[in-house]
Amino acid sequence: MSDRLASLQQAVPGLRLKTDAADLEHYGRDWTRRWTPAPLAIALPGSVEEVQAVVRWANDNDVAIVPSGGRTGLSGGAVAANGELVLSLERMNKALSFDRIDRLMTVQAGMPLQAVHNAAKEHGLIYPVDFAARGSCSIGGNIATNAGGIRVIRYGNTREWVAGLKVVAGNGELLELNRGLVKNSSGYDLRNLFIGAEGTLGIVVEATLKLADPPPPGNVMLLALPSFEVLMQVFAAFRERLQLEAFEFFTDKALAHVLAHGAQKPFDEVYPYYVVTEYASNSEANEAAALAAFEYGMEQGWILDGVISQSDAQAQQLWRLREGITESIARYKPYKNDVSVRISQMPAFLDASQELIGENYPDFEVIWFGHIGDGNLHINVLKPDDWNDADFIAACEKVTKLLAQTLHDFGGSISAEHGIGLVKKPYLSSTRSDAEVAMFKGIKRALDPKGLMNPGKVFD
Ligand code: 2HG
Ligand code: ZN
Repeated sequence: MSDRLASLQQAVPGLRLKTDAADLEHYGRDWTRRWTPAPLAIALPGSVEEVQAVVRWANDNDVAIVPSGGRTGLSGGAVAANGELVLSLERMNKALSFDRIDRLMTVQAGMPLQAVHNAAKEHGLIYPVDFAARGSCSIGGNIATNAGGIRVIRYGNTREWVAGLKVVAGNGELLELNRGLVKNSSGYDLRNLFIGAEGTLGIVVEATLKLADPPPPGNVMLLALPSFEVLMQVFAAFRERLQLEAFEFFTDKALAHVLAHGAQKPFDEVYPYYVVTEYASNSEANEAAALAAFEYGMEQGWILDGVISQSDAQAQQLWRLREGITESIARYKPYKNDVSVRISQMPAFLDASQELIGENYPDFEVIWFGHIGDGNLHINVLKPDDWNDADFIAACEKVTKLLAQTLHDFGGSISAEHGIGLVKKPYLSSTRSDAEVAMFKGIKRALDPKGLMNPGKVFD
């Protein structure tokens, strides 16, 4: 064991450490596969006290820390490629308390999102933030990126559901932020600073989450559309008539990959665009409204075909067509864009971005999908097998520069929900002004004076 690690072990007796090559690789990276993991070691604290002691030791010894949850991130936020100590919250994965009157549940940061869902269900309630990585991602990571997902249209992002946070700031101070209060007009809301900070200010160790009533029983509808242009019209027609829980789109190319991955074909014919939408269907009036929306779309020529789930199993099958996309294209090492504009700007932005992508990516397969009802597009560019990684990324980066300019013109964001991490850092200025970034740095200096918390992520 190196002197450094011996000193850590001495400072935090009983701290679990991993140093095997396989562990360094496993914990040193996230779902991006661009960087070679090279952490110093993996620390797996079992308590808040241990986290605090590790952060204090890091300050005394000038060791950088990469906080680590489920490492399902797509922006390199959890990558440790420069001898950092990875601090995994994996062992701190339990629900701690629930209060029925407050409707709040306090959990440790390493709890997987799926386990949070299950725990909420045991109390007859839901934690409504949801997305495909639910089984592997952790609530602490969700908070660090202000994760969105497939139900933002109805429930908002992670930020809306965090009523309190316990964090160990970069200077080793333990902060208890907002403590579950509904109303708290007593100065800066530091809780919200840590949400979306990607671990650059400190480490979230516990979260007090708001829970909600389960939604009324829902139906899932899959729609086939003729063109991108009608997408937002269909969205407006459905939103006007129904209480939407989700409204997601994908293209025929995306569907082809999911089908090749084992999903069931929804229609005999192939259509250019698809929407999966979920809506409350707990009354005849709701059902009639859904059919009316569908028929209206058909009459307008915006909808070519459709299917409504007749069972939970079928609803899941339809959802798989959308939720399975990321996994089905993973083998092509896609270059990922995760961009957003105001919903009202979406039609014009779709035109502009389609033109830009069409002109600049003539040789690559481009997969469009995403949370269209939130103004959030995922544009995945697939690497042809005969391209090497570096050339492919360089070619894609050129287009991202143009896309970032378009986003800037539209007042949009280069990262809607995946975070900036390492991947989007060069483009932060398309979304944030110089003055804002200067303030980011000032805030970091206040909370992490030695710059040890996830250094190099989000900004330099
Ligand atoms: C989703 O919406 C995730 O499924 C992943 O945000 C998106 O793989 C992607 O680009
Ligand atoms: Zn997404």
